[in-house]
Order: sequence, then structure tokens, then C-alpha cells
Amino acid sequence: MSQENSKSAQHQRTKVNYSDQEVEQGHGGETHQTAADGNQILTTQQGIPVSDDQNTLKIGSRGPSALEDFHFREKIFHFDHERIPERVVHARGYAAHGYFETYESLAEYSSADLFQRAGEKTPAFVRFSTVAGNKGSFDLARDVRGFAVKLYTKEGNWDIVGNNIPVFFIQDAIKFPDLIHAAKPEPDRAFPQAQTAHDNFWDFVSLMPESIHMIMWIMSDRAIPRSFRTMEGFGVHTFRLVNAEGKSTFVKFHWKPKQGLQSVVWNEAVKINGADPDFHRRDLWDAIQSGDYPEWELGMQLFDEDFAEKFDFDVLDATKIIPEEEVPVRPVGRLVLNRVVDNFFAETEQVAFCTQNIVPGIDFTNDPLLQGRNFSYLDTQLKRLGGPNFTHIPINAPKCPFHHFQQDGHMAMHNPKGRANYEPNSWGAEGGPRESPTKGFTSYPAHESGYKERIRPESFADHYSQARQFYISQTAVEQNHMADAIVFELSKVERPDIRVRVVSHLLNVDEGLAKKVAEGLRLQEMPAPAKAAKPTRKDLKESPALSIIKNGPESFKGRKIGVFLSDGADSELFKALQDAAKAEGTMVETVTPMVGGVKLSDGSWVEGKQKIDGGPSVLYDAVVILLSDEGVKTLVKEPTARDFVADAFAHLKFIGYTDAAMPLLQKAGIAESLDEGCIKLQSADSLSSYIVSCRKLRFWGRESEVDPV
Ligand code: HDE
Repeated sequence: MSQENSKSAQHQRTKVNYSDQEVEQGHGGETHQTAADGNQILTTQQGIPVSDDQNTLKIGSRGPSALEDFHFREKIFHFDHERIPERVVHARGYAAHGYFETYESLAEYSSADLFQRAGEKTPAFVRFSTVAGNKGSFDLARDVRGFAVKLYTKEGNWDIVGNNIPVFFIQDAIKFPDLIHAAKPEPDRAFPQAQTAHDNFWDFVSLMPESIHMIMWIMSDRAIPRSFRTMEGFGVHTFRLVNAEGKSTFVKFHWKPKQGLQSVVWNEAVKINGADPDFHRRDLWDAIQSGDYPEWELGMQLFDEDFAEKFDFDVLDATKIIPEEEVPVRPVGRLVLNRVVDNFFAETEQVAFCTQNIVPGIDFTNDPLLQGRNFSYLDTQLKRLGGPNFTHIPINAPKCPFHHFQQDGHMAMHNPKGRANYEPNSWGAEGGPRESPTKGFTSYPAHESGYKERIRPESFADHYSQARQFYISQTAVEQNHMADAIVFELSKVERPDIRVRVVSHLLNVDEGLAKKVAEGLRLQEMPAPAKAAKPTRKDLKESPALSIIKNGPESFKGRKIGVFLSDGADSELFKALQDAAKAEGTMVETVTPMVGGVKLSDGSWVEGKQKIDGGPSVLYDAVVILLSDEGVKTLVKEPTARDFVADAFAHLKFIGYTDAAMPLLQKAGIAESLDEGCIKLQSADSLSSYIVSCRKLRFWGRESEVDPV
């Protein structure tokens, strides 16, 4: 555009014709302006209409900028302040709205309003997260996942700020900064990002035997979930339910996914992080947007103080579980996520979970980790959200009425009305809210006494028995994955003495595991077992509830098949695949040589959702290779096509194929090894049996072939 033209365009834009505009009253008394064409007019934050958002105000077209350009200054000033501190842990997260529905009254145990009536629906907001990585890190880090639930009950907000693993690394909150410093990137070099595979982490945990149970969990496939939708959640600590008579019952909270448990394999996780670092958030977004609403059941393990005394561990120790086989998990309601956020920052980033947010009918216990958390979360929100009024942000505000005398502070959006801002006062009905001894929150009057001392109770001393119980409860495949994970991580640890120290702890867990790891590291000598404060109990029974594979889904619903298509691919088979998948509730995603799509054998056109190099098989739960004799000829030369097949095989996926795909399978080096997990598709019937096989998720029988060491 010539200078003259651009000047006249600018003049045209500057000529605002007020008669063309309507001034409307928005809610809250704000005004906003609309142009004749119905579009809203861009304004400053002060509501002043903007005539030109392309050029700063200058003295002459090539001259200096004028300081009086308030629109420019406001815009840049606001941009400069867009970021708030990311969470010190759990920085990377993703959230959605939904509701919790109570199955039946739990009045016998708790007076919490949300548990009084069957069918009661309580609005919920749930944020899933990784722990160690920063906000921009990848989703499939080997890590614990946060599972934080905010329930907007009629008696205030209740936050269950849990994880996808029911135990924790440490027993006392005072060690949390050390744990997190050790897990995060090392402070001098600022790497590695979002992973525990480095010296500092393993140095710390190997000096903290209390963390060994948690180490078993994070080295298991629990730390690489397939989806947020396929992981369990846990409140971790023992909490109390308190009924209307003041009777207390201990409780452990569990979220059980309706989708069943599923994880990916490690080599797959590493590749997913490259192919789609947003894998988990995209999965949640897609599921909700397609109407396939993720669902979990809330379960409770309920027991009283006398029963708790019978365990030989302490229910206040967050490094211990109560096996489900000993205290069954009673389903009490369901959580459904059915709405994505309108805006990530406003909701997911600004949501402030606090363990101290509990409602009448729920109470804390003396778990020293929980007690420490109750201080930390409020404090961290003040830093992150910049002031004490973060409950004024809509995502954090209760949805029930609230009245108090707290006032002022940064960004106060509402202050108490009227003259009285203190209590007691004698302003009668206009004097504002009053406390209610009957309806208000009352702490459970636990009797406490003792010396003031810094000490760990003797009942917290057994660090190995449950670590062992977890290990022996896994299938052989899962046990191998754990050994592989430990070897992988320790192989990134530079100091040999740290590796050896870890093995010395593993000897107290399971000798077979220690041996596998020692061999995997090529240790030349087995160390002596670590000194144990208490000997490992070997009589604890296996707990099948601890295995992922034993608790997998029963159908292939909600999962995704990647179908690799070329021109000339069999249209009937493709159609049959779509029908069979639809009947099962499985998604089908097309992967094609070019995103524009392919022409099938009947001349019909199918668009590609992914171009082959953007849609590797790691993004799918199972694959189908549907090529034509002609199409395969060029694809055998394409490395990403070969990887598609080779990876699907290595990751134990069910592979559907036709004869035409053989040259590609040959090139990928798997033609000679085809097994029962590779299903030849000949007819519509064979497609149904392919889908039925896929229900098993992976063809575990192949593992000894692809991972012989
Ligand atoms: Fe947290 N944790 N934590 N944590 N945690 C935070 O609060 C802390 C612990 C958990 O999606 C922080 O808002 C201490 C156990 C989740 O916004 C911070 C201790 C469990 C989330 C904090 C623990 C958790 C957090 C950082 C040891 C599982 C993300 C940002 C005593 C039961 C919530 C924030 C979200 C976040 C402190 C241990 C779960 C610093 C001191 C155990 C899911 O306050």
C-alpha cells in the first residue's frame, strides 16, 4: 500500500460516525458500543472507542512516537503484566467443569449437605496436572498427576486436592521444599525439565527411605497414564466424616474412572511427548467436546478409630494405603465432566485449590503432611494471584450465598454493604451476618495432649512392607515395566554411589526386583541391603486393586484407532471399520500421505485428519493399515510410514492389516513376527473381531518378543 493510500485508509478509519453506532447497556451498568454492521467496536479498558489499532500515534508518519498515546500505553502495559507466577508445583494442568451426583444419603456418617440427598447434584471444577514440569512442559512426563476437585456445595466450597497415586514421598510437610527442589531441574544447569531421571532426585529419595513406597508407584505405569480419563484419583490423607451427632468416622477418598485404568508404555510416552506434547489436554478437550463425558465414581473407605488401631501402620502416615481388600471402597456418587472452560487463564490458571477448604460434616486429621498443606495452599494463592481477594475471581467464588465482614485489599470486587463492617454490633437487622453455633462449621473435638517436640512417631517407621506389597500385586508385565523404569532413570544418574544406594533399598522391597535392576545397571557387586528401621513384612497379601492391568476397561469405548489409508484402499473395509468402531463407541482417526485425503477403491474421497508424519501410531490405541497395492509402493520408502507400523508393533498394539500392507510390514521388519495381536482384515466380520481384540488394549503376549532384556 502506498503511503498516500494508507494515509487515506487511516483517515477513513479515523472518521467515526457516531450516528452509525448504538450505545447499549450491558450488565453491571457497563456500556458497550456497536457499529452499524452489528460488530462491537474495539475500546480501551476505560471503554473509549479505538479508531486505529495498527499504528502508534506519531509526529509525522516517520517521526517519533507521542507519549500521549494512551491506547498504545494501556495496551502494552497490560500485555507486560499478562503472566502470573506459575504454580511452584503442578504448574502444567488442564481442567473442566462438571458435577458430582450423590447416590444415596450418607447422613449416618456425615452432615455435609452434599451427602444428604440421593440425586443431589453439586457443581464441580476439576484440574489435572503433572507435578515437576513447568507450565509449558509436555503431558507424558513420568510423574505423579494432580487430581484436584472443587465442589461448589450449598454450604461452601470443598476442595479435595488429591493425586492419581494414593501415597506420598514424605511423611512430614517440612520436607516438601527439599523434595521439590530435588525433583525440579538442578539449580545450576536448569535441566532436566519435567523428569526425575537425574542425580538430585535419586540422591534425595535414596536418603529418605520413607519415599520408597511412592517410588514403586511412580516407577510403575501409573506415572504414564493414557489419559486423565483413565486414571484413579485419591485424597491420599485420612480425613474425617462427622455426622449431625458429632460422631467421627475416618475416611479415605478414591475416584475410580468409569473408563477403567490404562497407561501407555514408556517408549511410547517419550515419542508422544515429541509428536503431541498436549496429548492429555487434547484428549480431555476432544472427549468432552464430542459428548463422551468422562466419569469417575467417588468411593470411600470408612473405618473408625478402633479399627484404625488394628493396622500395624499409622493411618496418619501418608506413605501408607489401606488395601481395598481390607476396607472395601464404597461408591457414594459420581463425578461427570461435561463442559470445557471458556477461557484457560480465567479458569484453569486462576483456580485456587486449598486443602483447608472443607465444609461442615468433613474434618481434618493430624496427618502432619495435611496439617502442613493447610498452611501452604492459602499462602501460595496469595503469591500467585496477587492479593487476598482471589475468592472474588468467579472460578473461586462459592456458588452459595456468602456474607462476611472482610473488606478492601487489592482488586476487591465486592465489599460489605451498609454501615456495619464489624461484629458484634447493635445495628439490628441491618447489622450484617451473624455466626450460627448450630449451622456453622464446628471442628471435631478430638482430645489432644502431648509434649511439644520435633519427633517422628514410631508408628511411621515401616518403610518397606507396603512397597513390597505394591510390587508383588503387579502382573509380570507390570513388574518388568517397573524394573525397566528404575533402570532407565538410574542410567541417567551420573554418580554410581547413588545408583548403588537405590539398589540397597530395593533389596528390602523384593530381591528379584533388586537383582533385575542391578543387572540392568550392570552393577558388578550387589550392595548390602539398606539399614531398615523396621524389617520388611513378607506376609502382606497381594492386592489386585493395585494393578492397572487387572483393572482395565471392558470395552474399547472412548479410545482411538488410527487408520492409515492410501489411494485405492478398500472402501468396504473402511466403511465396515467405521461401523464396527461406532458400535463400540471407539473413535477412528484417518492418517494419510497428504492431509487433503485419499481416493478409496470405490472412488469416494476421505479427508486425512493427520498427515503421516504428524500422526505417528503413538497417538492411537490401536491401528489399521489399509493400503492398496499401488499405494504401498511409495509408502515403503517413507520412514514415517515404516515407523508407524514398527512402533505400533513395539508398543504391543493390536494391528489390523490387509495383504496389500505386507511390503510395508516387511520394510518395518515385522512381517516375520506377526502374532495374534496382528489381525488380518478380510471381511466386515473380521473387523468386529479386531475390535473385540482391541478391548484388551494391548497384546501383552508380545512383550517378551519386543523387550527381551
Ligand atoms: Fe500440593 N501443593 N503440597 N500436594 N498439590 C500445591 O498449591 C504442598 C501434596 C496437589 O491444580 C501448591 O496452588 C505441600 C500432596 C495438587 O491447582 C502448593 C505439600 C498432594 C496441586 C502445594 C504438598 C498434593 C498441588 C502449588 C506437602 C496429594 C495442584 C500451587 C505437605 C494429596 C492444585 C498451589 C491445582 C499444589 C503444597 C503435598 C496435591 C505449593 C506443602 C500429598 C493436585 O501449595
